[in-house]
Amino acid sequence: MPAQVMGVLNVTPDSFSDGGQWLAHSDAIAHGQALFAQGADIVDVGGESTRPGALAVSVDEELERVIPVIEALSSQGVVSVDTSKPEVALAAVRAGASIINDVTASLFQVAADTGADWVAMHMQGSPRTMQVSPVYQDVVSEVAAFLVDKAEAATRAGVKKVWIDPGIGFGKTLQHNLSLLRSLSVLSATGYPVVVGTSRKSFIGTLLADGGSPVPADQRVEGSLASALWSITNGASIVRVHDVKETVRAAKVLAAIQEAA
Ligand code: HH2
Repeated sequence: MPAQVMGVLNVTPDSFSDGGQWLAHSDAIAHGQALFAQGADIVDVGGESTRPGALAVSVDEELERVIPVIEALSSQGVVSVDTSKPEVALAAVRAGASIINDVTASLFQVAADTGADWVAMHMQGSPRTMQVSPVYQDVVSEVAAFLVDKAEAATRAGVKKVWIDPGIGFGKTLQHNLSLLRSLSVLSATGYPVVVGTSRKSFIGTLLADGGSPVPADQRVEGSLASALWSITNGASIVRVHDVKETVRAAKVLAAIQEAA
């Protein structure tokens, strides 16, 4: 099966790349529809930013942001909810989301209880502090062991489908991110399908920095595409991206090469 493209839809004022753009429900719904039209297989709706230092959001505020959007979009395609809160995950599945995208890898019981699929992502620390000084002995084997442990627990609890995600940028230095991508096949070899989210992340801004400061998030599309194609080539089942149209087109060419005799 070709890799699937998950389009990012952040209904937040402060997400690092699209914060504030889709805060009105009508704008968010229209953007989600546009992502499906551009070829997204899944639209990932989030109501709380996880960027380093992001502010916490109450359950009520997060529900108010995401539920109407999920209700509207889930009649049009597969919707995932990007949340860390069990109450939001539960309400989102009731509103039509079929995947719980869980950056804390802690909500598998909600997936088991509702029959939703579950993405377990690795993070060291919490969003507020995760980039302060992340340390690993061996980042690839530690992240893989963490994810397999969570995936096995979720499977035992009755979750039907579990994806694992190395959590690029979540408590990782540039070198950690590059090592995880370089050794992505270690995660694919676990047998669990792999999700990768590199889109517009700061490691790309750093790699593309021209002299001094990192390039801003809206100028990271080439790096996002390079890392998405690398991820697919090394076994990712889903790439989570902001630039859906460009990723779908690039992945189409990659798939043709991969399928050639
Ligand atoms: N990255 C972000 C958010 N959710 N979920 C998964 N499974 N994997 C990721 O790599 C991932 C994720 C961060 O990106 P974004 O949603 O664009 O920004 P913000 O957290 O500021 O809303």
